[in-house]
Amino acid sequence: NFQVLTIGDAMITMNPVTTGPLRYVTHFERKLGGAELNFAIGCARLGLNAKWVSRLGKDEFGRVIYNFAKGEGVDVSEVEFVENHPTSVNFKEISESGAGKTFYYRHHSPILTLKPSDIHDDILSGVSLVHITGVFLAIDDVNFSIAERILQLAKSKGIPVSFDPNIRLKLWTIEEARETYKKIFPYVNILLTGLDEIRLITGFDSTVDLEKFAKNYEINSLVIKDGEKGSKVYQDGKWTEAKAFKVRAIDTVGAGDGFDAGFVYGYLHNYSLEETLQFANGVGALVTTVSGDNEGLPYLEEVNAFIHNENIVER
Ligand code: KDG
Repeated sequence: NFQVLTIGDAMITMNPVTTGPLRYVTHFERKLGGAELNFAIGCARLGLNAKWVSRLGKDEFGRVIYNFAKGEGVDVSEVEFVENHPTSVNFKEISESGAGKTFYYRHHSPILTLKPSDIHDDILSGVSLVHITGVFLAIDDVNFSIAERILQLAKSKGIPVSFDPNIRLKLWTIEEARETYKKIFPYVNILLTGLDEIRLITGFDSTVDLEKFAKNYEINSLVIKDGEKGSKVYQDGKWTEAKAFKVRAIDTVGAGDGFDAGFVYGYLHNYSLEETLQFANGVGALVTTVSGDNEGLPYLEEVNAFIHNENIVER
């Protein structure tokens, strides 16, 4: 079985029971999120072995996240509990369309205690792919050095790297993000990005410029997620596209992480590019149909049934 490794912060997510501006919401459901943890859960549900490197507060919320991740089959052997850094919290606002906004309380995040020296030499043993996202990089300056250490290890072992910029402008400025991404791109084999996001990062709008960008950084697969319009990938000098599935979205937060897990699954299993995009679109679509950042992530048989339009009979 393939093993993937990712690194990042997780937090308690207070999911609103009602839609509309956060200031009027009085009832929440206590859930949890974190882009990289969502990705790891997505991979685990599909049947991959997903190792998630993180730190959690030594508190009730830290235990909630640890137990949930473990229960989902995520490998938590590189997760530690730390003192004096309460587990982060995120309040979500959901609009009528299902679009979500985040309001973070994560200034003392436990992941701030992680150091480059925590990345030991054999952390990638048995790992087939490394997945990094911009959320981890945005949290603290030192996180670039931590990610770089992992990326250098991956490079020396010939392990492919996927990267999702996951821009969070509440955590850093676009200038800071661009500077850091520039140093990350040379390590990236698969870039998984939103269409608006890649425009914001590169300033490029035309496909020709995006092709140049991919060639310049030697990115093998430039994958562009465009929500309801579907996704496409530039690889081997050509674009391949796949339409989105139509669903009734009630909470879109986490869909991109689900897409990433689906794409990585297809990549590792040597699916064709069309199949990989279709599979990833299916995972992303299903995430949006359930409230919460990761509850809608499908199991392998569910996504297969969904994309082939088969009903799973349950009694
Ligand atoms: O991608 C989903 C994440 O945005 C969500 O789970 C919370 O990690 C989070 C973040 O920092 O926005």
